[in-house]
Amino acid sequence: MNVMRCKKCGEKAAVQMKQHNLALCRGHFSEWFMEQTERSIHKYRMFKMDERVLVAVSGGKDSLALWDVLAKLGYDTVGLYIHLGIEEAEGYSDHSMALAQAFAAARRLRLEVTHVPDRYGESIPQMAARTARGRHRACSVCGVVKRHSMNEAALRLGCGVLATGHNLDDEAAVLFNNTLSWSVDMLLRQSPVLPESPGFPRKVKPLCRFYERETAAYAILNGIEYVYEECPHAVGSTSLVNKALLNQLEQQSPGSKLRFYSTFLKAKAQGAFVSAAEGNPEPPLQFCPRCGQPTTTAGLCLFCRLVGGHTPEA
Ligand code: Q46
Ligand code: ZN
Ligand code: ZN
Repeated sequence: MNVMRCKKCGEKAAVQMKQHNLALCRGHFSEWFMEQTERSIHKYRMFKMDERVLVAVSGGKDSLALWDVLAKLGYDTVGLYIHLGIEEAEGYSDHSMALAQAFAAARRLRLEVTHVPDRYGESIPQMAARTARGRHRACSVCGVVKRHSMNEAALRLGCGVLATGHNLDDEAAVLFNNTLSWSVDMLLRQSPVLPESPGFPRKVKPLCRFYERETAAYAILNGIEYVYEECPHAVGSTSLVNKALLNQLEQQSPGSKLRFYSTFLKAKAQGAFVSAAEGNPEPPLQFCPRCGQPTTTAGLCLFCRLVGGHTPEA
């Protein structure tokens, strides 16, 4: 059997990327991964060296790989772990927090923790049981709480930029979902970089062009210990179903996911969805009278309605 060789040095290859027709050894793969991340940061004008970046870390491979790369590239970063109070799967939140803390301690990086049950008096599953309906009710309240917590931490810690570890598989699955319903609003908002607006940091996804298997390879090759399991509430989610479908497509035709996503970004840059959005302008932003964060609804924002009297930000 032919041994795959690194395209740069001829050593045994550790990772093969069919979509780029490229195979690389351990060292050259990590080098390539860092260069490509830097390239995306520049290409999409995500942030500069003098900006402080809040990196949202979940304890998973993507967000820890992202933090590792940004720190090695010399960016000024602070990590944020949001403890959701998920006790299923043998203490999922405690376990993933411990991994994020160990990662930060080993690299002497600053990690902030927002502990949702301590701070707001309820875990995500408890909030969901009290308020939400539907199959993935934990996820619907989780989205609201995470968004609020990330904005709040960015403001408090003086970070104008919020970076998340979304990879190409995540972005392609969201794009697929938005395309199935031709949701123009969502398609317009889906981007590697969302500009800042009053009360909101700029939101960036520097790993958006990497396949999930590449971020996993980076994490493993760089000795990053991460939580392998998905959040127990993700089971059966639309996103996982879409990912499985796109994986089938990718197997038949390597590079499909990257083509799907990058041609979408190109079409959008050429104004593909602009006229559709013109007749349907976004509602003006207002500010929540309790927490001060921007909201599109009059009165309390979604988050403040959800946590009710528990918020210490009142
Ligand atoms: S963490 Fe939260 Fe996800 Fe868990 S409860 Fe759902 S949304 S699945 S990314
Ligand atoms: Zn090599
Ligand atoms: Zn509010």
